[in-house]
Amino acid sequence: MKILTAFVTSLILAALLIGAGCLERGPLGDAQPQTGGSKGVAEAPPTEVSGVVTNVVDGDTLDVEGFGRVRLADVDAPEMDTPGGRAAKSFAETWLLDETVYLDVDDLGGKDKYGRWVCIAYIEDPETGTPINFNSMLVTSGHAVVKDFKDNEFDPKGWGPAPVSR
Ligand SMILES: [Ca+2]
Ligand SMILES: [Ca+2]
Repeated sequence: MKILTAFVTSLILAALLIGAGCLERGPLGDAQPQTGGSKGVAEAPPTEVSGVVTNVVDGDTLDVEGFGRVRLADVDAPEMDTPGGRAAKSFAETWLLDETVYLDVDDLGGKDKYGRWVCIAYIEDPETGTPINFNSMLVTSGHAVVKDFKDNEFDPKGWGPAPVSR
């Protein structure tokens, strides 16, 4: 009987120790998902370069001072020998020429086959200071269509609506 009591006591002790162990692991287990759950919605865009736009070639191509020629990623504006092409260039000039752009440069391909940096260009909203995705703005305004190249890091599905004009 004495042996059984000792056995039961040790069982209870073991259960208590395991229970305590579980309690101690609890907070750590809760902390782990938080580190991995950084799926922010309105976070600042991961821009790597900024510079002043010195020249707009057409609706989706521009020159940035100190950086080079930029091709806006995953969008396609009409050719310059069409009315739509000239309108797209004019739209881009209105918003970008002599303005600072913040570029998210493609991490996968970098430059396209024409030696242009593939980027998303962000401009700063003059009123709120919040970044606006100009690639998306070009599409929302009707001056370009989405053309999702899979060889870059960008996915237009995540762009959401962009303000067009004020
Ligand atoms: Ca990038
Ligand atoms: Ca893409």
